[in-house]
Amino acid sequence: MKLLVIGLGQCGGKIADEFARLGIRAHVQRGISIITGAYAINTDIADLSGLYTIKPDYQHRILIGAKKTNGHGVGKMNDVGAEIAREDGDKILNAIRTTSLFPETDALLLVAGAGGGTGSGAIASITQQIKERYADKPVYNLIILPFKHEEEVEGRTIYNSATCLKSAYLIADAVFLVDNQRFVKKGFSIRNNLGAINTMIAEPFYNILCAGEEKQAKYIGSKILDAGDIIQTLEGWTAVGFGKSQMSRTRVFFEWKANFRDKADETHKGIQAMNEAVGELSLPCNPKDAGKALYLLSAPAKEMNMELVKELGFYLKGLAPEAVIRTGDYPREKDQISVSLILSELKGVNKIMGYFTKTIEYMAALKRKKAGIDYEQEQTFKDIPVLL
Ligand SMILES: Nc1nc2c(ncn2[C@@H]2O[C@H](COP(=O)(O)OP(=O)(O)OP(=O)(O)O)[C@@H](O)[C@H]2O)c(=O)[nH]1
Ligand SMILES: [Mg+2]
Repeated sequence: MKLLVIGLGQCGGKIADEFARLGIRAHVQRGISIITGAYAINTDIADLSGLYTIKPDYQHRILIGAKKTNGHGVGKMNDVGAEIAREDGDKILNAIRTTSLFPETDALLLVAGAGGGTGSGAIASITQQIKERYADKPVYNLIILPFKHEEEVEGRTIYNSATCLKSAYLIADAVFLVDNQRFVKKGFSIRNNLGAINTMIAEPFYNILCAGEEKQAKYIGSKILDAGDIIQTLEGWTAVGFGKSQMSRTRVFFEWKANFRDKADETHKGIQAMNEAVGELSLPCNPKDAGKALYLLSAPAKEMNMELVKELGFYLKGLAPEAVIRTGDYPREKDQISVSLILSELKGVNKIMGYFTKTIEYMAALKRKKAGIDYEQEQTFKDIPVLL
């Protein structure tokens, strides 16, 4: 599958930069093309220059809202981010229109952090403008949910997240969710490691995008996972995961020794990789709530057999009984069995409902504060003269 990736705001830009890197990796390692273009959009000129891989010209690193912000960002006000996107969306549409590889793009992926101002505010509006212009291409969103400490310190973070998520859900063909807090549990010290987190966010997409683009017969699976399967799977709230299981060294070097014990070992390793993929999902969720699912099994060609693919299918069906499951195999890995997993059409996502509930409370508190009602009971407040 070939993606055109657009990052909005600082978080979105840095993750789009990671996708650009995945694109180069696919070219160098596998001789195939998975990213047709990568763009970063921001109201902050400094953030645009801090990227590595996205082409450093004004057609790929696009400054919007310069008249409003002087190139200094919108300071977490996502309604301002949305307004700027509505006004300056044309700049982005024109840039992607002139991309030579646009016609062969299967889908677009727009990326943003939910808790900030620019990306959070712009993502839904830009999605809408692209969908209006290019009705035939699916447009997906990849939205990064804030760290817990950000939610605790700044009420606006939750308001931004709720409004961004609702808007994205209404317009995008599917919304991938990544919870930043997931990575904290893995022992990352947050601030210094955003780069490592971003690499981990993009990684589960690598094999999924590559599998259908292989040209050499030896790397083509017996059931190819192509863009059609992915597009059919993606709908509504979506989580991704990746798990791998290393194969023993002797197994790699003495493949000819395969016997029935090795077969059991393979299945065990496959299940282990699947369990890791479920455990590492980008958003804490219950697979039972998924309406659709997709998994891609990658392993050395000699280890790949339909039995293993089938076993994993039964296993996933047990975890996600409601889901329509699509699958594929990809004989690419050298010394590991890996599973890339997508759970889509997730229902009743607690984390999202939490943002919505807290935002209603936040707005009510804001209204009371504006009206001075918080103080109304206090005699002292009433007695102070007003200069208005
Ligand atoms: N995973 C990840 N999250 C990030 C990164 N940078 C920022 N975030 C998260 O994204 C949210 C803030 O969004 P930013 O992208 O910084 O904000 P912005 O869209 O540039 O908007 P303004 O700066 O307010 O104009 C916070 O929840 C951050 O934790 C990053 O590189 N990786
Ligand atoms: Mg910013």
